[in-house]
Amino acid sequence: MIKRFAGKTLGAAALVAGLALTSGAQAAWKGWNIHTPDYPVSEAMEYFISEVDKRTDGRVSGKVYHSAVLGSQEDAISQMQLGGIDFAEFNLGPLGPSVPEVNVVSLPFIFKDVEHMHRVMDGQVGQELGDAIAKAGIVALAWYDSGSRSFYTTKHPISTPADVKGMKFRVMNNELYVGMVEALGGNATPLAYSEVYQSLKTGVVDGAENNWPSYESSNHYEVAQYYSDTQHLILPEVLCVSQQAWDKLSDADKKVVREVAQESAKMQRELWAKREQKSREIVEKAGIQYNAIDDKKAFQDAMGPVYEDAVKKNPALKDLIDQIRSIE
Ligand code: BDP
Repeated sequence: MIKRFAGKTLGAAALVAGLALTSGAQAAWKGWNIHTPDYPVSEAMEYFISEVDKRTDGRVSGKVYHSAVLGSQEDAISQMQLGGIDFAEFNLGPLGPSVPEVNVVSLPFIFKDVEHMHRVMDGQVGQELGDAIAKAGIVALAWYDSGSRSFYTTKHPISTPADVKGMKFRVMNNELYVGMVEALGGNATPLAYSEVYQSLKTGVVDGAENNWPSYESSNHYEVAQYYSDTQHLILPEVLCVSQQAWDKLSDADKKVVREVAQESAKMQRELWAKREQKSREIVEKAGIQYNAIDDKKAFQDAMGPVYEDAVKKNPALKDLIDQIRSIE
């Protein structure tokens, strides 16, 4: 592992002596990203790595591999835990299987709105989730935005839970989401993001769920034209570094990396707000059929078993749920 960081300039003495990068040592970080290069996450990651390069005088440089060319999100999470990927931007949904505490954000309708999610993640709960992620070998640097997720289908609009009955949905890799769709009377199957377009097209699934920018940039709107604004999930995302890469940094460089990560998150949140609007315009112009949900409560009320099951599997979620609910 150390070889990757050794380069030509790091002598044997430094290798033996310690892991922190000294002035001559250089780390070339490999960055995983699922999104296309023009996506808000992608632009913020590019900013992050180029600023880190500048402000560490090249001690830390790197490259972002966009469009999941380094593999699925599920694989990338394992890769990062093994140190094969140095930095990445993950959705907290698929992190749930590795970090049970973060499942709290995957509980449908846990956040009142996106602003509430930001307040929660920028406070004590965000801190606790960051600590939990660290135990899994991943250093959380900053929380990114991914708006809210709604259902879309190839068949018909969803207005009430009854409309979900009998339909098969793709969900992200987390059993909690299978339970979420089942609680509405449908079936769900976890699939990699890259497989969703084809699965919708060929009828392997009848629907999926995502935010406006992903619905648009993945072209899912071409094959699933009914977008129903359930907003059942508001999921934070995280810019993170592998523990292995982190441990090799000096304290001063760690500080720089954290600072730049925060700046990149601010940038990402701004880009996000603009992209949400733009993506919505693109898909509406292309002729998708949108419907608002008049009775959101019917969806919320159906989620009782999802909460019960999650707390039963992981009692630590109870306190996190209470904390989130107590934040205005
Ligand atoms: C997008 C997330 C991405 C997920 C994708 C999905 O940004 O991390 O992989 O949804 O549904 O909104 O798989």
